[in-house]
Amino acid sequence: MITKRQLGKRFRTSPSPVSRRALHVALLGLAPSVLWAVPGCSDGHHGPPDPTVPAVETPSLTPSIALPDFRKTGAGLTAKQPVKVDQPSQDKMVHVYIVLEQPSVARLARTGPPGLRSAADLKRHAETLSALQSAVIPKLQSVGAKPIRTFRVLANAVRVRVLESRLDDLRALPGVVRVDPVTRVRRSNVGSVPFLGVPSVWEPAAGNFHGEGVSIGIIDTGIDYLHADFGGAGDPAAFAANDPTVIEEGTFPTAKVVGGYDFVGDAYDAENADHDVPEPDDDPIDCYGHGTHVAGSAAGTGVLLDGSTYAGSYSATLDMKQFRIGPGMAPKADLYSLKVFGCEGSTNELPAALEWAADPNGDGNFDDRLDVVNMSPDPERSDGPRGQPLDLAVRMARRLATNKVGGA
Ligand SMILES: [Ca+2]
Ligand SMILES: [Ca+2]
Ligand SMILES: [Ca+2]
Repeated sequence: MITKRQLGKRFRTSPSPVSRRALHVALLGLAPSVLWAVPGCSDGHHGPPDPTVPAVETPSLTPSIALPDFRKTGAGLTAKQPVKVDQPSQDKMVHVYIVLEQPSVARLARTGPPGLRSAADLKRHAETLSALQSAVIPKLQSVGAKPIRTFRVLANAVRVRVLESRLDDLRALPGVVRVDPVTRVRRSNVGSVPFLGVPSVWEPAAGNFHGEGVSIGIIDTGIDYLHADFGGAGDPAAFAANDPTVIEEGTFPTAKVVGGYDFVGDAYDAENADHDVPEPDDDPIDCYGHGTHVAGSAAGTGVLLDGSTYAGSYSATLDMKQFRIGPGMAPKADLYSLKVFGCEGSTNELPAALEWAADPNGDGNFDDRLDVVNMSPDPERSDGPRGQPLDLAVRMARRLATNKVGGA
């Protein structure tokens, strides 16, 4: 894992806000139409299964969705099945956010008294929230709730797994503001589209920008950092031999995929009651393929026809015929693999990845935040209730991405 010190150094050398903004517009403003237009990453991809399917409906955030395994069925998306949090009809397990009193760190940074927004103040507030959450957690457990994850940066909340019949007991606990349903997120199943052009940001008129010094978080199924598109050897045997639960010495992080985390583990599936509790590990290698495609589209270096990594350079006159996999839009950017999906199904862990992207070292100071975050699927299409932690996390993350949130 990249260290705090390395992160600080990395971000101190980040490009100007103008450059970041240009890339932000290029990557997020055009998503998903451009970001999903992957430069043929499926060709020669040695790692996870290749979701070679026709492009279908862009995915959305919905309260609860049954995800078809399109690799087997090629099916489209199924109907939405809202989570019934407020009207328990049977005693089943549900995942909910316990929203607590006290503002999140990001909210304090934005709306707190001007005299309480210094870096030291925010760090102290983060520690205060941790202490308060530690005090609340035994009370949650006393009514049978199993804590899954805590949030303090973008929201002050604890996510728990609990019997639906105990929700009123949770609401009645001191310090609990409300109980919100968890918005389950379905993985995208948009297929790849060959990319044959040169990104407009490479043009001299757009600043001849290739992503130098920019950090891009890919919130998805992970990234196959052994792939030649990210400077790896592209050896299928190496991928097969790689244990996805641990980081073998010298394998990760790489010069291109410089950090990340697996928030869930490969067996995780938010829709499978036997596997809906995350088992995080340090190795965010892809086990499915989608995140690798997205990362390649965003910042892959390009793979030449002989299978080797393209070493550069990138210009508006680049001959694309020399590539098996064309370069991404920002081929010199750094990638972070924020793995929120297992190998199957859907996830509840998008907010956890957003928290990480907003404050990678978790100290309450946003100076080390990633410059750009690409989420799959598009949160614009969320139909979850506004005001819940996920929505809040997305909004806060966007403000961070556009440098609107302080913290320093
Ligand atoms: Ca490994
Ligand atoms: Ca893993
Ligand atoms: Ca930080």
